[in-house]
Amino acid sequence: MALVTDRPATGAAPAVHPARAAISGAVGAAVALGVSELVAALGSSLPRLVPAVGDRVVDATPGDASQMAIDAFGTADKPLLIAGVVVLSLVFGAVLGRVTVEHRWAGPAGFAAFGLVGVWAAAGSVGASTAGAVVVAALSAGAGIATLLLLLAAADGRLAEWWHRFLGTGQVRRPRPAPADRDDAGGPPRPLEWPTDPSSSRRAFLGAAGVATLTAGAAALGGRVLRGRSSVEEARAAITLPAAARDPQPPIPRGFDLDGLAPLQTPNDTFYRIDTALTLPQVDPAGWRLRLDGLVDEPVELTYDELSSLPLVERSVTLACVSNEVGGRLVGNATWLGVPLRDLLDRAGVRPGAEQVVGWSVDGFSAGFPLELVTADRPVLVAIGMNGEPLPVKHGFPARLVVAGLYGYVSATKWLDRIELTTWDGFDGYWVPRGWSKEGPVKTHSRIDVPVAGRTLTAGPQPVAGVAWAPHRGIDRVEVRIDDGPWQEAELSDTVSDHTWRQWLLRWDAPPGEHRLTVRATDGTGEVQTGQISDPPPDGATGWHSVTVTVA
Ligand SMILES: Nc1nc2c(c(=O)[nH]1)N[C@H]1C(S)=C(S)[C@@H](COP(=O)(O)O)O[C@H]1N2
Ligand SMILES: [Mo]
Repeated sequence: MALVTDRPATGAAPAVHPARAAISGAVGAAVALGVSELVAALGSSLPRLVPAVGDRVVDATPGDASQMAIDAFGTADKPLLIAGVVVLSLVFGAVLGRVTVEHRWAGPAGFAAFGLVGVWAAAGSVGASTAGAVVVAALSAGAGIATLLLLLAAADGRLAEWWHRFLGTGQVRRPRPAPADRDDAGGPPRPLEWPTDPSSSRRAFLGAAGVATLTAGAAALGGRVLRGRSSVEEARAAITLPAAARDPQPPIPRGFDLDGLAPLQTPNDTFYRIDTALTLPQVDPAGWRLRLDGLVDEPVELTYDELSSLPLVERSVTLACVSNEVGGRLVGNATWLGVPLRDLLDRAGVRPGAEQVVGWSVDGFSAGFPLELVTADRPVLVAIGMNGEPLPVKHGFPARLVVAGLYGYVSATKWLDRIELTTWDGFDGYWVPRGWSKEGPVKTHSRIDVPVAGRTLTAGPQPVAGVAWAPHRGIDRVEVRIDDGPWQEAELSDTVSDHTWRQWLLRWDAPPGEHRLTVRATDGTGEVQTGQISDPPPDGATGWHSVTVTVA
């Protein structure tokens, strides 16, 4: 690597090769990010800056762009967004490194600005104080500045010089002007060059940069390890849920047991997760309160213990995401344990004029649905349990709303801490101004799980099976069509209620060739699922799911 720059040689500070300057800045940024992760793991009011910046990006993203991200990346959108924030930070650091060579103040100023962005993003995040955000940002920016300046010093030889001076040892290598030809007076400035052994200075720089990079990685990893032992997980593990006290629901039937077919009850660890949170809100039940206010006679405030000692019911309800594509997997069925919202409303007293229930999350998310849906004939629960366990943190611990028959975006607020009664026009939930419909009843859907599209099957008897859901209306019939043949009625699994999905099964005598299998369901009102194809926005996809298979 030739250490030449186009700076004039005489009297100037030793030059730094642009690549080294850029590396110094990028590594400085990496150390800043790593330190921010480590520091954030040390206290509950210390926010993580990178996800906080990502959260701001999510909030500022128009609804259709969010939808595009979900379409394109599915649930990998979160790691990708985090990666984007990291890459941008490194690029910013690299540019900063280059500028700092010319203007010494640029590095400190740039990292300070970098820190301020973190403070701005994180100050509003769950459980974080502004002071906490400042502490994390200041330590991170400080680490970034120190790293940058140290690496620049390593790059231009000053670090070695200080080191030798410290040790009191000899000769220091510095770049000096290249030997001049006799007759070049008045020519262009001569390039700098290293008088001796440039490879040893390169080793010194690369060594320092390598150590700093390792430090950044170790800090980030350390933060991750510390966070893993989250106190909220411990609090959750210590909870013993009370049993449901009334209106028991029959046990979930076994259903068809077929490889690849979704079970009637979706296990918690495979239940889909959709939310705007880049870092899971960690809500300690000890300090948590649920408030019910707005158009009520008397606001109610409950602790976790008070809520869970109210009479609980258990209901199996299928939850679906409005972003789910035809045939998609953003849907699941769980048994939710919770307090009927009706009971809480009775306690608070609903004032005339109340038309909308808005569930607020600790992270600022909100979802609203018509108050008139809160009747005895559909489960509307403040849920604390999911499939026999306290709600998992990613599904809303300590409490969430579940409303049978509504898409999650208008109903199923996780990390719930406030329920507000208001007028219908008085408020629009999080997704409404982002282009999604204000009302979100779940559409009738059916999905083929078996066989998987593109498979090659052997001719003869083959099961065709899947699930169908129209929560609250129920599923009355599922039909399958092979190629352009007649609709054939499938067998349905037992069910516990109209709020849950059903499995369906058709025994098919598969003839050789390529075949297209299509499914449609009929809901409990007798309405047949529409074959009209539409995309998820603004109120849920429609169309029939089909798969093509080869029978050999
Ligand atoms: N706090 C909060 N709650 C939320 C959301 C969110 O972004 N934040 N997303 C909603 C959406 S769009 C859906 S589909 C469901 C998904 O619930 P799950 O992740 O438990 O499957 O949660 C709902 N509740
Ligand atoms: Mo959703």
